[in-house]
Amino acid sequence: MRVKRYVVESMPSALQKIKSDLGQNAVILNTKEIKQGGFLGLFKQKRIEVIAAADADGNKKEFSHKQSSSDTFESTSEQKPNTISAIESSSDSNANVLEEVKKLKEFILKFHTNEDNTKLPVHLKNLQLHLSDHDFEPQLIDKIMHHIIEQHHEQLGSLSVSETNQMVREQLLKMLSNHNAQGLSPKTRIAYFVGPTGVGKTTTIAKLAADQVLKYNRKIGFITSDTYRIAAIDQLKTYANILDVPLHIVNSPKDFEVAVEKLKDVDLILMDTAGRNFRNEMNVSELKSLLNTSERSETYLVLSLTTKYKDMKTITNNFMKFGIDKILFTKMDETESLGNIFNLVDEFSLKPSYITYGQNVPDDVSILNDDEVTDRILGGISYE
Ligand SMILES: Nc1nc2c(ncn2[C@@H]2O[C@H](COP(=O)(O)OP(=O)(O)OP(=O)(O)O)[C@@H](O)[C@H]2O)c(=O)[nH]1
Ligand SMILES: [Mg+2]
Repeated sequence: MRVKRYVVESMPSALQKIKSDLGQNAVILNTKEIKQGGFLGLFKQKRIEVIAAADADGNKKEFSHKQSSSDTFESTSEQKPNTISAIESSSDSNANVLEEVKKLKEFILKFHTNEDNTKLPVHLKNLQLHLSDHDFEPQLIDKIMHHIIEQHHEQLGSLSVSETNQMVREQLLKMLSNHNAQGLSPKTRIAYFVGPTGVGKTTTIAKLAADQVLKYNRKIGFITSDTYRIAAIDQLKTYANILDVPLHIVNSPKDFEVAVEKLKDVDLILMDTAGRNFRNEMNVSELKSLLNTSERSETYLVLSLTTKYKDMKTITNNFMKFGIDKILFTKMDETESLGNIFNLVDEFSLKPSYITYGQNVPDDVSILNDDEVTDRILGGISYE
């Protein structure tokens, strides 16, 4: 029998290596999380140790959990071996393994952050707490600290508050600049606005319509599929009257095609949709079946910054399956904590575009400004 130990970053890469080394019928005997490397005992990298075995001839090794002294294994009917082929053939069990590893990883990260917290230079420790106050996810804080320590470990102990602050600032700006989206593209013909109830979709559409008319002189048309709320159509109709923009109400993909045809002379169609509980995946797929994303279109997922990250994440995950181009954040004026912008950008690599910060139409909207958002987060730090 051949037994080998692997230290890898993720289970999928382990499975590949084991398969090529030990063959399709190799058995995974044990997996555990370990830490490696790091600096002064801080921020060690998390890895997975996998022990795998196969017969010398590459055959599957039958076993039970009772290992005999002669290093042979007995098979039992209840305990099926974790062969590579078994793991690979079951996407469900793969997903479960990955989910378990992810949970374990999160637990270790939390523990790890608390443990190392006492060893960080005091300014960095304060910034860590500051980011946590802004609802940055613990894993993301750890990642930011990790980058800073990796890049600046030689000077860290002697840095002032403002210098340390500057380093965190650079990390935050870098995250946003990697994923920056602009607003509505001049080439776009239809922009769809989707998202949970009451986040500000209709109000934002009115703000953007005014912006497009006044700044770019574009001819705008509105379509709405929101027939759930009694007052929803009146709300958009009011804005349509004020801005002198045509409005069409649709109930089906067929209606939608007719409306688009009727609006063939406008430069840009802004489509409002009904807010639903999009934590429910069914509601997302139902909505997406109404949208025709084959035209030159953009889909904006509208999320309020007052929403908890856990819920934002579920909603975003559901929408990701059906396609979103950009994120639009609303209600910045109603919260002090902007960490969710970064949590979402980091986890989903999505592009934030507009941000809204009040109820005034058309004023309270602009393209998300990286410096402003970062200043808002780090501005509250005192330079004693
Ligand atoms: N404070 C604040 N309120 C906002 C902002 N944007 C929208 N609102 C308010 O949020 C409320 C809901 O706005 P709507 O535009 O109707 O939201 P919606 O997403 O279209 O709602 P549904 O169609 O019911 O799903 C209204 O009172 C808006 O004035 C914002 O940026 N800040
Ligand atoms: Mg609405």
